Amino acid sequence: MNVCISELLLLNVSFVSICGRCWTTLCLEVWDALKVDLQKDVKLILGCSKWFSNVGWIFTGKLNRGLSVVDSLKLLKEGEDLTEDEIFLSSTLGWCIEWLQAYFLVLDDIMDASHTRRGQPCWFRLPKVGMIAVNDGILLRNHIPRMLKKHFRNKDYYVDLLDLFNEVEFQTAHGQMIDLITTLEGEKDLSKYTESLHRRIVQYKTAYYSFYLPVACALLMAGEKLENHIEVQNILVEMGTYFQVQDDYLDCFGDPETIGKIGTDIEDFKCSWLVVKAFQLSNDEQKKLLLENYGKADPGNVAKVKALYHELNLQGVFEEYESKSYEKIITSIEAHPSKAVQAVLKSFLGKIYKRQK
Ligand code: DMA
Ligand code: MG
Ligand code: MG
Ligand code: MG
Repeated sequence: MNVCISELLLLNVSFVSICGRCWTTLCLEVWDALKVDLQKDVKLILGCSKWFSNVGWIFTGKLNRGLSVVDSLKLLKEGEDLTEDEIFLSSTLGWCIEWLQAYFLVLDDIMDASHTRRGQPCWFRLPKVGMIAVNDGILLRNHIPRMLKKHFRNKDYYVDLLDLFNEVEFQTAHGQMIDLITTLEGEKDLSKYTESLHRRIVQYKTAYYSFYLPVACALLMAGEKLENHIEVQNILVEMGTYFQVQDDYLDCFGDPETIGKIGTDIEDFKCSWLVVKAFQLSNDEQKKLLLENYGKADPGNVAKVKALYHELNLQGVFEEYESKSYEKIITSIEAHPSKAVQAVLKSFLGKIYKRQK
């Protein structure tokens, strides 16, 4: 575990294959510059930065969110090359989003009682870490405004940028709250798990930070005002909803080796897209089976729920949802007046369509 963050990133095969050699080098250079500042801060306060560098493994994800800031800015500039400064700044914003994601995930795994993340034990599962992970999450979050201050304080859009990050964090935390309080013991009632409740949860917990935030960062850098891009936000929220439905699907049907995590939605009584669909499609007997087995940690109960999902052909239902949702999103993208914005949105959608991880 005593490997520093940049060393881990250099080993990150998926990152290399997504970005190509050139982008990898570039983003890592930005990362190295940011890391020096962060380590300086931590060293100043603590006299050592060893503990901090231990959290590096959480950066071994797909980096879709972070890379989308750079990609989107490039597309918004319609073929014009980005300046070195623009590359540095957009990569910095990309890293801030990856940092935000790391903070949400460290805490999410505690709250969801998860086991693995990105193919390793969840951070809080490490014997030496445990509930210290709560403070590590807070530390990760606290680094974001410091990076923004250092690199953006003189920009016209600095206040808008801070406001954007604050607003999106507020939305995500509220999404997490609904996601968690709907599962409370004593209120176990599957009929409350409707499509509209599911939509509200995933819009808040996932769509804003994963989809709207990267594109909104690029729009601000391109000199745009976010209030003029409400339709872009609507489309990205739709895309984020589709992405979380995929996440819910993969929680049960995905390969843990590929997705790097073991599903816990059934055990956790989560308002997952799968259980919403299952309840809709079930007859009285199947509803009874769901009520008796959903939300229990025993593998026997979980297996019965999974068997019902197969019986109801939720894989087929998902495939149909996936293609319908894709068509709907493409149609709204193509109705957008700007070709550059269309390209940004299509590029993001292309990164997640039919994903297996
Ligand atoms: C995650 O929802 C949402 C946030 C804000 C991290 P989730 O618990 O379904 O995500 P995962 O399946 O990755 O644990
Ligand atoms: Mg989770
Ligand atoms: Mg969760
Ligand atoms: Mg999930």
